[in-house]
Amino acid sequence: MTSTVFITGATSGFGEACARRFAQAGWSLVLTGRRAARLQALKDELSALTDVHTLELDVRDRKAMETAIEGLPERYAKVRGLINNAGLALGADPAPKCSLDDWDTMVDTNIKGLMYSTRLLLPRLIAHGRGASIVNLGSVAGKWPYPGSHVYGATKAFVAQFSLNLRNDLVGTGVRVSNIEPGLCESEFSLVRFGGDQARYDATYAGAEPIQPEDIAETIFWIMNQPAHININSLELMPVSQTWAGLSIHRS
Ligand code: NDP
Ligand code: 8X3
Repeated sequence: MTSTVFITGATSGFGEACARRFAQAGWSLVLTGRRAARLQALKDELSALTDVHTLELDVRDRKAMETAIEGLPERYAKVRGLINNAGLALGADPAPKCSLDDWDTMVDTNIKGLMYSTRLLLPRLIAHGRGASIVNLGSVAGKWPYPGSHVYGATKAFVAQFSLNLRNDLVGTGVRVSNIEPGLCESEFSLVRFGGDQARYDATYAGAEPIQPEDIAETIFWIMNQPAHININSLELMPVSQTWAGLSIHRS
């Protein structure tokens, strides 16, 4: 029986690249996102390679998540891989200038959405057992502080700790849990973060040779295809151009 991977946020960036990578290897796909037209286009493209099931879903909507996952066709009853990828940053202003609505959106998406997909899919992953994997999209921002990261970075710190804690609770089931923590990667992430400002998007990546979504997809594919007795607990990756800025001192 072919393996099935469930990808949240498959309409762009890492999620879309993962869909292509796993389809090439013959995995069946369950793809989610809010943008129906993009989901349909990806389904049209990848159905030539494998079985594709799409779910037009907002991960923040717990009821919709429950209904969609409970209603998954029998064909997808056992899930071998869950890629908890849907997420976003909004803004990079200092905390006193931020909108609480943006903070709510980041918490609801990056924390609560990830909680929902994980909890709802755990029975299917456990039914698969040995060799099943959850890969969570954390970030360097969950580990290293930087100005303007505030709630975004804090949501990714949640992802890191939740991943470790899940490992404990899943011992004996064969289900593995990994947190990957990428640094600068080129995707629509920065367009979303900067409200569609193309100039800020361009400036973010200019001259930096950022990681590409296909690089992340390859990394996730590698993690999920490790021998069944190996768990990659966490994996931090940055472009070679990215390092740390050092501690700063404000002087009066
Ligand atoms: P993109 O903006 O390209 O993709 C984000 C995906 O998440 C889209 O498919 C989007 O789909 C989906 N999404 C966002 N909000 C929701 C929601 N409420 N419900 C359902 N889907 C949602 O960004 P990336 O691919 O770069 O980011 C993917 C993940 O990787 C995120 O969690 C991000 O925090 C993390 N990350 C990104 C890094 C980067 O530098 N790019 C570095 C480290 C981590 P749609 O809009 O159709 O719903
Ligand atoms: C995205 C990476 O450095 O923009 O999670 O926070 S960063």
